[in-house]
Amino acid sequence: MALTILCYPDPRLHTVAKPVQAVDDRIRQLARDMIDTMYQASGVGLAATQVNVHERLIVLDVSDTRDQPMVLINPELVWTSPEKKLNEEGCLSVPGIYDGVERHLSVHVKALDEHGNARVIEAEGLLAICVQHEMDHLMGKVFVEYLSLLKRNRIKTKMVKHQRELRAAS
Ligand code: K1U
Ligand code: ZN
Repeated sequence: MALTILCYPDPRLHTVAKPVQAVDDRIRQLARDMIDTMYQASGVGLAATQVNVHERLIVLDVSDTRDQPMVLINPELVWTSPEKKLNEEGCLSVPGIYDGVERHLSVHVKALDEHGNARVIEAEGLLAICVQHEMDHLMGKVFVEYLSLLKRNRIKTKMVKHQRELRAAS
């Protein structure tokens, strides 16, 4: 079942997520619904924060075939490369906006999978960018907060106008 994605500047996107207490059927169902939502929105990642669930859970799929979803529960960055790179980012909560954000080139992430098994993922390329973007969501941070105040205010105005137009049309 696809869930509703919160849109910036919804204040709920700034909620700090709490750790998942138990990897149970409720969490597995939430992960499945988030994967459906990510695929339906043609995204490569999604954080629980974006569907208004404030627990530390993210889903990702950076495969070309779109059939290799990953579930990361209570993710923690255990290593970050000293090298950083500026990449163009987008966000399903800020549709139509793309801008440059500097991220670590590679990261190692410790997390539980949907069965509660601990694993460490060594991420680089798009996966590394996506993991850092999603972990920011869990801390209540949206990528536009890396941009200048001027850009952020322009984006906020554009998003509010877009949402007003959508409401008027429905
Ligand atoms: O969290 C999100 O809003 C999902 C977001 C993840 C992300 C991808 C790439 C850079 C930063 C963050 C997206 O899925 S954005 C849209 C997208 O589908 C995409 C973007 C870049 C490459 C491939 C796909
Ligand atoms: Zn995002």
